[in-house]
Amino acid sequence: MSASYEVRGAIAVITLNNPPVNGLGYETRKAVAAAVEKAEDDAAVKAIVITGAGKAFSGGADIKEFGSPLALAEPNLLSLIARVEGASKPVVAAIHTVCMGGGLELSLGCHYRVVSPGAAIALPEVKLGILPGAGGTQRLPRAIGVEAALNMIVSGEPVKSELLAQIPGQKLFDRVIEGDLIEGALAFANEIAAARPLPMVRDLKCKHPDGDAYFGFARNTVNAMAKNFPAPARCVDCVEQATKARFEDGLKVEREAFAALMLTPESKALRHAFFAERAAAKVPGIPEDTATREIRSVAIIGAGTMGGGIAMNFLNAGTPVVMLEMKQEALDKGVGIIRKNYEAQVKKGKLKEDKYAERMALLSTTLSYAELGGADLVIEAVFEEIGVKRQVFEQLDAVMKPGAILASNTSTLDLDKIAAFTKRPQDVIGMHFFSPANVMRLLEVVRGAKTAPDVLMTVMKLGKKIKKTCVVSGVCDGFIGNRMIEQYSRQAGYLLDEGCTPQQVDKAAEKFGFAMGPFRMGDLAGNDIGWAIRKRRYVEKPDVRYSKTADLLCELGRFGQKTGAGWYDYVPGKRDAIPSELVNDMLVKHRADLGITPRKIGDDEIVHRLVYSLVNEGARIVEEGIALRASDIDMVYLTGYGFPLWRGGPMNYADTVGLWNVVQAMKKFAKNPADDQAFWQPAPLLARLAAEGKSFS
Ligand code: T1G
Repeated sequence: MSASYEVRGAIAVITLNNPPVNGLGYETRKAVAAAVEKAEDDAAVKAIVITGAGKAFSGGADIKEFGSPLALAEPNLLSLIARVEGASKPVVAAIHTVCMGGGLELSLGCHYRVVSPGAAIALPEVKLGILPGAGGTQRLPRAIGVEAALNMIVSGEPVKSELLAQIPGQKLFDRVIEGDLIEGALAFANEIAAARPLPMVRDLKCKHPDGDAYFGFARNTVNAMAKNFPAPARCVDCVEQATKARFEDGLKVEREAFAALMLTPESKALRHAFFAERAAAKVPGIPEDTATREIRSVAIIGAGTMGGGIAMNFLNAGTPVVMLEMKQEALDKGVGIIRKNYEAQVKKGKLKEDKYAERMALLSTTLSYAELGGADLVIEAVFEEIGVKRQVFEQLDAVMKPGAILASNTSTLDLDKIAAFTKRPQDVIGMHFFSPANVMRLLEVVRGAKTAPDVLMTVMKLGKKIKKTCVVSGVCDGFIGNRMIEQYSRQAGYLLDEGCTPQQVDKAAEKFGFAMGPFRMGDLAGNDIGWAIRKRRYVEKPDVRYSKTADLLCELGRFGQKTGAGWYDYVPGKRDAIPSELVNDMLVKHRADLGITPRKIGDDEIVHRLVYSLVNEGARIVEEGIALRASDIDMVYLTGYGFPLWRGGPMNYADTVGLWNVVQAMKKFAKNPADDQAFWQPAPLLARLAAEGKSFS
């Protein structure tokens, strides 16, 4: 049952009931259509109210139906809306909490709309790479005006109901109901039951005083801001039609645009990312309603760049933080960094002064472990060396209250070893933030062999509270993201050995859509970080071959922007990466020393070796159980490594290319003696899926 029906006095009340967000799936659409007919056939019914059960009026069309025949099964959303709009009795939408996408379009097909204050009203389809496909681009401009409607449709962002109700001349909401919504809607319905003709949004005028100039400007703006996403420009086209064409003609343009966008790889990628983000929060074997520990205060060990950034996440969420360092000047420096970050936000108008003060008031510092005992969670963010971690965790084990969660921000060390430094390994977990920790959305939640389920779920829930995308990782060297970036970096090095310049590799990667190519990224993060890790690897894994180019660069002290030179040269005070003659000469000499004749390497080979190295390592990580699912790998890369959103992540991209084609390319790479031929053996999971004509998702 996905819509209930009851008659209250002379009013029929139809309640959408398709948890969790009353998605307008086929069963729900059918039930609503039947209920409207029932109300029309009942002479005692004078008007109809449609509302939603639970936490939403409606979150829109049922995205889970996309791509299946159900999405178009009649009554499809357009037909249902036409049925409601054509009803012989007045239909009143009673809107609360969330009214989005097709849910808002359904309400626009009603004759009247009453709404609770605080409801989130949106047409977020553009965030899925599509556009409102059930009349939203034609009715919303008629209801709230062209510019307000276009802003909502192109941004996809929710607007609070009371703000929309204040738009002069708006016809979206007939009444804002402060008290009980249903009671208010029933009273309203009784008031208008006899009113005729029944008002229809589609009959409202829709004009823009300076349409050509406005839509021209709007088109240029979206084309500049969303150059890899086709949907926003089509939104502009459809809203323009609302001001120029007859309603039915505008609807036709919208329908065609919607159908075309639905098939684009960009929309498939965005829909994949939508579900991937939600899937990442689920841990098989641990019930979603597992009781979690309350985190009222957080302690952070280490006030460096990471410690300070981590602290800000909690201060932003209103959670008190105590930060510990070994020396006062380190504490003062750390607090200074936090202040500087907030002051920059205040200066840009992104943070109000009073909020800044509020957050700083939540921060305290100490030089003594003894003062940390009361914290519910402690996060260690000290130097990445196992001996230092040991000292810290032995002290934490001694002072933290029973039940406190002990987390390490380690990015490469063995979390199980760290847990073994304590007598409470079940309370130890990894919280791997990505620098800058107060900005990057990714949080790798590293589950140790002994980490208790409730500890894991507590951190997953806490991560959502501090607006992170949490991805569970098992324990291995580099967890998920850094283990994969290791292969990506090795490929980048080999490409230099074989004849590429750093700028050629970066340009190809950035043309593919990476926020930054591997060498610009190295210069930004600091080439010495990779250098330290490789030195450790040379000892631990002597059989893993790396290009020597990165070491040669570091031996010249060229660590990147922080030393004013790296793979690129830099003008002091500027960040522009300038191709370096010195580095080029270094590479020429290096190839000669290796006896390699440089060859011309095309962008396709560069991109495929970089991206498929992520895919192959990602497949291994999934089949080893380090990652719970392939879409988690995508979430890591989309939120932590600048992978282009419109490609949906490395695993989704491989699905788009076709796994069989990916394996064919890898077979070619495996024949290249200058490459790591063993690495290009397809991971068993990848080989199997490719052979069976399947995909990761
Ligand atoms: N369809 C199906 N499932 C949905 C859904 C939807 N529209 N929205 C959410 N879910 C699922 C979600 O996958 C998760 O499932 C659960 O609900 C809770 O979601 C013609 C075609 C509504 C603001 O884009 O923005 O209408 O993981 O964790 O934080 O023009 O969900 O529990 O199995 O996000 O409270 C347009 C998308 C559709 C809205 C609630 N609508 N959803 O946020 O919960 S296209 C959207 C959201 C359309 C028409 C077109 C949010 C939310 P699970 P959640 P939340």
